[in-house]
Amino acid sequence: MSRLIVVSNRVAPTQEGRPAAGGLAIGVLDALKETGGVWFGWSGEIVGEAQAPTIENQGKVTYATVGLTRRDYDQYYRGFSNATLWPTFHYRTDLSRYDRQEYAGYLRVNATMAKQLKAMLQPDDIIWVHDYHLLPFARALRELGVNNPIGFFLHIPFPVPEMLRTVPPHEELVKAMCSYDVVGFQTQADRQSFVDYIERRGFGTASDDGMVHAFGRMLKVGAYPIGIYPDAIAKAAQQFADRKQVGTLRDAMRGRKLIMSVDRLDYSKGLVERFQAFERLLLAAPHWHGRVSLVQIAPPTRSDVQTYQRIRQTLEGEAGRINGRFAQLDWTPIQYLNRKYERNLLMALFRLSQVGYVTPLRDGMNLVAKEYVASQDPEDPGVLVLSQFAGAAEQLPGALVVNPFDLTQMAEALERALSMPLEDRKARHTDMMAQLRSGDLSTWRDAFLVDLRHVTTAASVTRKA
Ligand code: GDG
Repeated sequence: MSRLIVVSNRVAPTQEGRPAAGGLAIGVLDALKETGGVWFGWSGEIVGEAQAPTIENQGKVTYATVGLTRRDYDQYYRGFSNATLWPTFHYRTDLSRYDRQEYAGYLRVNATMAKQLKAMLQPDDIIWVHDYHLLPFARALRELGVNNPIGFFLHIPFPVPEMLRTVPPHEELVKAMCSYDVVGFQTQADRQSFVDYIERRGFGTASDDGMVHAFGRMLKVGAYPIGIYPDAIAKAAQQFADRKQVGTLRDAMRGRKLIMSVDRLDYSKGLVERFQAFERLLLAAPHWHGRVSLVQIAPPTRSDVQTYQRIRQTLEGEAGRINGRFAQLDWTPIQYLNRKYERNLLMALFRLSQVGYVTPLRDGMNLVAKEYVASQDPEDPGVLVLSQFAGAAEQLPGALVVNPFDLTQMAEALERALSMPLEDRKARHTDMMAQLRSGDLSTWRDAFLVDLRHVTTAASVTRKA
C-alpha cells in the first residue's frame, strides 16, 4: 500500500494526545492515526530562514514540520490566507483586503514548502493537501516534476463565482486548483460553485461522472462532507460527566436550563447575532428570566489579525451590555468564556445542556454541531439550533434550522428548543445519530482516498494505453 502524505498549513502534533482547537486539526489527526503516514506542514514557529523539515515519529504518524520566516508568516498566513481568502470564502468581502505583495508571499511559501516536501517524496506516495492556504500547492509540486497523485480538500466554503471574482488573482487560483487529481468540497453547493466558475467562464466542462475537464487537465471534483466518530464522542461525554467543572456548572444551573455554544472566536461564527437573538428571547419571554443561561466558550484564534481583535471587542461589549440589562444578583444570562477547554470536557458540557446553539453566518461544515448531537443522552437529548449556512445543515435535518440574520426567528427557535417535548427530542436525536454514524470521519477519509487512488489508476491506465 502506498504511503499517505498529508499536507496542511499547520501541523498539530499532539500534546498529551490533544490537538489544537480547530476542525481541520481534529479531523486530519483522527483520520491519519488509523491509516498511518506523514503529516507535513508548518510547525507554528517563526524562524530566521527556511530549513529542511524536522522529523518526529509518534506511533504510526510521522510529523515533518518546517518553520516560517516573519515575512512569510505576515504575507502568506496573516495576509493572503487569513485577510483575503478566509473572509471572502466566508462571504465577508467587507472584511477582505488584497495586497499584491501578500499574494506573492502566498505563492512563494507554497513553492518553498513544495520544494521541502519534494525532497522527502517516494515514487508511490499519495499526497492529500488540505485547505485554503495551499490552493496552488499541487501546481508548485508539478512544476518541480512531481507526478504523484495529489488530492485537495477544502474545509471552508467555496464561494459563488461573483464572490470569488472579488479576489483579483481568482483565475490563476482556480487554474492552479486544476493541477490536483481530486478536488473535494464539504457540500454539493460548494462543489457546484467551483464547477459554475469553470463552466461560466468557458475554462472547461463537467461531466455526469463527477469529472471536470479544464485547463487541459482532467480531475475528479466531489463533495465529501467531513464527519466525526459519534460513538466515541458519546462515550467521552458520558465518562467526563463526573468531572469537577461539570459538577460545578450542574450545581450552578440547578433549576435552570442551559444553552451551550462553542466556537473558535471568529467573525464567521455569528457570535454577535447569536447574543443578540438570545437577548431578544429574554425581551420577548420574561418567564425565562433567571431560568435559562447561555454559556459561550470561545477560545481566541488568529489574534494578531486585526479583524479578530475587533470581533473580540464587539463581543465583550455585547455580553456586558446584555448582562447589565438583564442580570439578577443570582443569575448571569450570558457566561462568556474566552478560553480553550479540554475537548472531552466540552462534550460533557454539551450533554449537560438542553440546547446546542450553533449559528455561523457561513461555515464549511461545523463539527461542533455534530459533536453536540453525539454527546447527548439518548434518553433525554438536548435540541440543536443550527444555522442554514453551516454545511452541517445539509446533513442534520433533525436540527431546528435557522437563518442567523433573522434574530427573531432565532429567538423563536430557542423558545421552541427549550420547550420541546421529550418524544420529539428523542425522534430528532435518533435520526441525526443515524446520519452521523453512516457518514463518520472514516467514511469521509476513505471516500476521498478511494477517489484519489481510482483517478490515479485510471490516469495511469490511460497513459499506458
Ligand atoms: C474548519 C471549518 C469545518 C473548539 N473550542 C475548543 C475546541 N474546539 C473544537 C471543536 C471542534 C473544532 O474545535 C472546531 O471545528 P469546527 O468545524 O466547528 O470549526 P473550524 O475550526 O472553523 O473548522 C469548518 C472544519 O474545518 C473541519 O473540516 O467543519 O467548517 O471552518 O472539534 O470541538 N477544542 C478544544 N478546546 C476548545 O476550547 N479542545
